[in-house]
Amino acid sequence: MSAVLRPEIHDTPARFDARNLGRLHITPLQAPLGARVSGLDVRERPSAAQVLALKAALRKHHILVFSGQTPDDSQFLDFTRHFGTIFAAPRNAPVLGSDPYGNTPEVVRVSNVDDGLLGNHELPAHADHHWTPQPSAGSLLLALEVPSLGGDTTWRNLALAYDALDDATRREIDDLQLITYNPFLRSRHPLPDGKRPLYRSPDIEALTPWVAHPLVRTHPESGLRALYLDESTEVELVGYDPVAGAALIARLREHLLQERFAYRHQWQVGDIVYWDNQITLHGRTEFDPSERRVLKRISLSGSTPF
Ligand SMILES: O=C(O)CCC(=O)C(=O)O
Ligand SMILES: [Fe+2]
Repeated sequence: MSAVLRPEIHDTPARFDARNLGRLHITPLQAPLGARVSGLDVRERPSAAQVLALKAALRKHHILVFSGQTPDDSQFLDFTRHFGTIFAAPRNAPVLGSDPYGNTPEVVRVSNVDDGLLGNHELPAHADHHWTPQPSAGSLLLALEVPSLGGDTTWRNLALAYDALDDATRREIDDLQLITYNPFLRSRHPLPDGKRPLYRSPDIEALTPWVAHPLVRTHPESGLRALYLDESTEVELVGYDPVAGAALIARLREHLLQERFAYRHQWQVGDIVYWDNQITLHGRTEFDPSERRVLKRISLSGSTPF
């Protein structure tokens, strides 16, 4: 039996009801990026209008801050999957939480206790999985236990950082390709002096596998241009003089770390921050190792940067 579509269905395609937002409110932060989301319990299935409002808000504000959330792992995953599939790294590209066979857990425990990952030290600003061929489009962190002081996470707006460059610098960097070497591979292959270079010089053997991405990335949905460079991972500009390249990267890093592009988040238990890795960096301050800090992270898969 064949279904016959009524012509009026073609004439007036159904749309979600934009009024069906429930109690959802999105309020921009007084900051260079970020918005606060209220009136949503991530344990419950969101409406189409709510999902679309969150997607639009993320595009516009780059990070979304939720509070008072209590999902278990499966509820956290269900909520996250409204925004895409869960990130899995290629087996030969280790990332935070990978096992020795290259499997990546869906939910990564970011904690300084009970065999958690990342300890209590400061984390330089980075975009998750930058060194993989298709870096994660976004990540969500849920705070379960937080220290009384420190362990704040700062996000940086890389579109603002790009816009604030002078014209000559923008012209100079617009078509450059940057290799960001995998820091987990550098841990497995330490240099004789144990140092972690900020820029690979010709005397250092390149870590493999590596992949080059545009230094100026175009956001795949908004089209915004962003300076796709982190604070201190070993990098190299393709086909560029090594001395001039190291100097250019150092200058760009100093530029993007300015406070005028940053929002610093002091965590409360129950916070979720959902950020766009394609247009922001994040890093955190250290905290007292005698205090507990436990968060869970889920990352979404991404696409080849262009
Ligand atoms: O501990 C933090 O605040 C951030 C950790 C981090 O970089 C991550 O989970 O991707
Ligand atoms: Fe991260």
